[in-house]
Amino acid sequence: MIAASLGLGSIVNLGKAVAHPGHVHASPNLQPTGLDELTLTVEEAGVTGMPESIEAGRYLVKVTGPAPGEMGPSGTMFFQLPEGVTVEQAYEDIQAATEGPPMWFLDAHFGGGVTLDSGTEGWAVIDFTPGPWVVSTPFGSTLGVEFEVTGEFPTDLEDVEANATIELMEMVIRVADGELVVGENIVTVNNAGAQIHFVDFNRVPDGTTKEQVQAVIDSFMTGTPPAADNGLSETDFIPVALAPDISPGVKMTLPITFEAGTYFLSCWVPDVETFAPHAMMGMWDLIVIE
Ligand SMILES: [Cu+2]
Repeated sequence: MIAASLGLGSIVNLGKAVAHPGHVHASPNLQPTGLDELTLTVEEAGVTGMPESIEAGRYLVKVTGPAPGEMGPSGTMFFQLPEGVTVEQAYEDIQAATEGPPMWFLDAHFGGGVTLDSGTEGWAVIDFTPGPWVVSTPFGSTLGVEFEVTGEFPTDLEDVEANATIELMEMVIRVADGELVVGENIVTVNNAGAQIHFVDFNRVPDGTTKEQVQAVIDSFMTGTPPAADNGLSETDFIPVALAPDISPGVKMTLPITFEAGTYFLSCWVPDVETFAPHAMMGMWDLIVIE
């Protein structure tokens, strides 16, 4: 529940630990080669294996950890806290937050992460720019581990090969390049906007209409469940993948496997002015993958 209200997480937690379909991760041989690598482990107390210092650059981040539990997916997220906020304070604030993210949330810098949506292994390609960074589990649910990124971010990096690029901006999620296909995908998510965004991929029943989705979103705003004849409710949203928060100008690449079907893509980061979750301001779309 906290994840959704923080805008750090996903609708997953509104729908609460919905049963998972047989979802298979992209095979390891799709992993890009030629990048520096980080290998991290998620444990109950937090993330282990992070070096104290790394060179600025583009990394293949491999993560092993527990399968998702009642509070949603496990995995890692990478961020930079605003000046003056310590990891201890950040952790305390997140634990205490019930009505929305801590005040500093919108001033933090988010670099993405690896979400373990169903299995126990995952990867993503993440860019690390110079400065002090923190790695924690999704939604900042464990005490962050600090690390330093040194040197200059390289200017000659090649794009990671992806079959689809999803572009995020206010208040739009769109496939800007390539297409999402049945089976294994390598997806680049690019924040071309001015605010922090993420993408939550949920499967919805075939034939779901935008009107039905809007009725469910409206019900979050009003607190009144959608009419019984809506034919779509919160529990029909099955979590498939989550591309964690990225700040403006940041992109990340991750593997996602889709079965043929209809998918709801959404962002629930609170707006800088209204504090309404972006999805409630229209930042969502329905995509049929066939
Ligand atoms: Cu957003």
